[in-house]
Amino acid sequence: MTASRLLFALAMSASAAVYAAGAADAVQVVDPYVRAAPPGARATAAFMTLKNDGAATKMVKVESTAAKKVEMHTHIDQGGVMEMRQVPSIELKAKSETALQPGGFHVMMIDPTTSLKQGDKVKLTLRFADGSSKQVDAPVKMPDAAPMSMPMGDHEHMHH
Ligand SMILES: [Cu+2]
Repeated sequence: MTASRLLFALAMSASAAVYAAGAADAVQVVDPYVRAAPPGARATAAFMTLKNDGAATKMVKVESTAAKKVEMHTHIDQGGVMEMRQVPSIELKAKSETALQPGGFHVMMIDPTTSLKQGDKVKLTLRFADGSSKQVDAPVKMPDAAPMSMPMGDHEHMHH
């Protein structure tokens, strides 16, 4: 009786562990953001840090309705010129952090379907090699966000 109860408990915790082992549960998305894009901009990019507390995996796809096409890119040094290249996946090593940042890996959002201004939120779906996926709300940020207040000292244009 006691032994079968113990086995049952073990079986339960084992199956719970299988669920918890999905990449989507093991990968934490830290500080995601999308670079603001003025109306008519042809592309923008999303950045984030992927903290993988589990086994090695890959991010194989990113989806968003905020752009017609969403690709994963990296930058490569092409004879001194940094060029962007599409990559089929981004490797997330076990117990490690992978940064998607300007000049490196990024999520390219081509033909934004809407203007993306500071304060907006963009939903991104990250898909992993094991078939699990994760939804992220990425705020839109200005690159090198300037202080919001403008100098009010210029009265020159008050005359006509
Ligand atoms: Cu790119």
